[in-house]
Amino acid sequence: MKSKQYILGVLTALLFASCSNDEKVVLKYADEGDSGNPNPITQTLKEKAKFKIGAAVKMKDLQNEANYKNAVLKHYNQITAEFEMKMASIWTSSTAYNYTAADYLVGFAQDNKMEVHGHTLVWYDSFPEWFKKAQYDSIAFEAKVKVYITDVVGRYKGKVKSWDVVNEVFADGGAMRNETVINSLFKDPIGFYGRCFRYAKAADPDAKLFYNDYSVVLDAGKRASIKKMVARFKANGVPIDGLGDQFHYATDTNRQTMKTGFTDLASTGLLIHISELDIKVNTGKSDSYVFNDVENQKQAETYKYITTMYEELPQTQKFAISTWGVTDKYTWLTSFWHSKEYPLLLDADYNKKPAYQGFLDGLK
Ligand code: 9MR
Repeated sequence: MKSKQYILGVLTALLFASCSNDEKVVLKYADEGDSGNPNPITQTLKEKAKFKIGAAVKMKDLQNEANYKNAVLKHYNQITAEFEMKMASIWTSSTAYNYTAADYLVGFAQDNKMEVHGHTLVWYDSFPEWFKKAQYDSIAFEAKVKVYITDVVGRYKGKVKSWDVVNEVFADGGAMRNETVINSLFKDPIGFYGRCFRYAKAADPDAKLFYNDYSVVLDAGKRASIKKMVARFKANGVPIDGLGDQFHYATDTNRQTMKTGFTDLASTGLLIHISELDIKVNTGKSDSYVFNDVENQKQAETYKYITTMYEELPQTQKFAISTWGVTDKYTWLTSFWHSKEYPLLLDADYNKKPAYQGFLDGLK
């Protein structure tokens, strides 16, 4: 099976080599350990990159699957909890926290000299049910959030390097989202979010503090709202260090739009985090989709385009590129997107995909 893949890979590489395209990636599959592989990928992401390379992980996969754990240790030097450090996971009642998974993940990172990116302190989609039902007024609501931020950031002071303090507050196009309780409680939601950054800073002055959202480099309206918020934060001394664009994109995402938006985002001068990178291939959501060499090639080139673009940032603005998951076996997209998907850098057997080589090729 593998050797057939390699032959097809070489043929496809030759085919594509005849076109002139900067993003060309020679198709390579799998690891140096695979004897049928004439053209192995020998470097790992973390070995080559001069900034952190992260992955969203889950405690149960680290605990239950040695291959998963080994892949995280081999390729990555930063982790983000895919859900276990969100408010709904930690804040189990008005008087109780459950830190079991968060402690495990932070301990895992410390044991293995990895950084932790904390995700996320304030996200409308992760307010616990008890909190939503409590019907606090704005004063009581903010007091509770302040205690939460102070406790959680304080607990991991010096251990969690960076936090997404606020996540996804703008709708597509750039208006404030209307499904969040914060909009009905606060006349000035941005003022509230700014204070959340101050609470986090007070709890750990050395942590890097981020605003995180999706489609930022594609959606000019959303980006304009984010830049306006950043300008206001800077004018008022709100301690924001960086911006995360999630990068849940696809092989057919318009690259020029991506680059224009990325340059515009970088004009803030803040740290830039590609925070939840994955690249969809089955954009038609077809049940008969086959992830063949041509599709692998497109994905590899998209990854290369993104890492090349990231490397063009001023050195001082590079922070990390974090993929949203470790292996195609466990991508969130399979359940959320309802289609066959293969968006990550390692296949379901933890082999490096051509996408992995594409990612590497873009790194300096
Ligand atoms: O991938 C995450 C999934 O496992 C969780 O069930 C879900 C709710 O906590 O969140 C997903 O991650 C989201 C991230 O926190 C914010 N950006 C969008 C991500 C995908 O939905």
